[in-house]
Amino acid sequence: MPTDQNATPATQALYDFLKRSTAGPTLFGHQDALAYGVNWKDFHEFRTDVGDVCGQHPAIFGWDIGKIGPEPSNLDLVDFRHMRFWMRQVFRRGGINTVSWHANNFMGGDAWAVGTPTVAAILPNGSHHQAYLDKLDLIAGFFHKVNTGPPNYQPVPIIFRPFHEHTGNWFWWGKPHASAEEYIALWRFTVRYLRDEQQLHHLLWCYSTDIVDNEVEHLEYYPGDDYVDILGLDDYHDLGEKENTQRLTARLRMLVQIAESKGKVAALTETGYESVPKKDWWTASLLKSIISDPVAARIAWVLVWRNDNAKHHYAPYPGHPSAEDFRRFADSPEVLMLDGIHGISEV
Ligand code: BMA
Repeated sequence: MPTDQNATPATQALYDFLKRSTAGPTLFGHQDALAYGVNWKDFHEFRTDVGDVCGQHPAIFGWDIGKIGPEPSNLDLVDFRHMRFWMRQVFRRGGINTVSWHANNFMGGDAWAVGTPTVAAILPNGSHHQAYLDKLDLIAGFFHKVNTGPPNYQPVPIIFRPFHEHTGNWFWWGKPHASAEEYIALWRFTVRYLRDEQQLHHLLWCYSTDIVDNEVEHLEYYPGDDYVDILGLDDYHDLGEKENTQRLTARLRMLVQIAESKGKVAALTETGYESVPKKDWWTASLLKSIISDPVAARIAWVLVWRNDNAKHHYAPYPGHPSAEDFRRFADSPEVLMLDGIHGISEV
């Protein structure tokens, strides 16, 4: 069961599916997959770069609500109304949505504006608490509208992954800028507020660190078993220029062991090699890291980051040097793409 005792049936079904899928193939995910690709951005109902490459869409669709507020679009210029539309399409086709939040700094600047005691300031009794509540209200309004549409308007389950990579120093909520006590208080407050005050019962909560070396480090800022459904790892270190697949395998193995000891799900919530300059990266680096250990292979999904342009992209597009290898990857029995998912949206 998810941590939310009142999780909607579809949310329970999603969690159940993720748990069962640990024993099977790994779901492939891509950030902003439907919003744009390397050579296109005009509105399409359902187009993805990897779909153009192999005829199959990702199973997991990553979104980001960074800069949610007065502007119509997020930090990467994805229109929020389109985002909602696509999340609905994803669900209807049996896919899974996960949302991260590159939150602006409540004391000024963007997510990367560091050096302020912002986590403390947005907690209850902090100087910027009201601004935080206002933002959560806005997010709740957005999430409430993520639904199946007519006739039933059932909420579409969302894997919510806020305050990610906190073990690094690049976001204002990162470890050097907030104590474990503050981070945990913020996380718990956010869960309670969205769940109990705003009555959002279609969220699964995903906690993801950047690379860590051991269980103690992974759990140093862990909000607790009652506040987390999925344990994640963001790792760009082990599959880039200084590739070390064995190290990633070891990290995944550790993550799965921690998650399973708590009865939870593990996922490789972000990874990638910018512009994928290695032709056989998908099978020889990524897939190899996941499947060369039976415990590591129990992660539920892997997600690569967005396809912004020819220099900044993490998935192939037609004509890309790694396209052929991606087809092998997507066809592998160890990988699940959208068409392979059954049983989430029929609830
Ligand atoms: C980073 C880059 C940025 C982007 C940010 C949030 O990795 O892709 O261009 O704004 O993620 O999506």
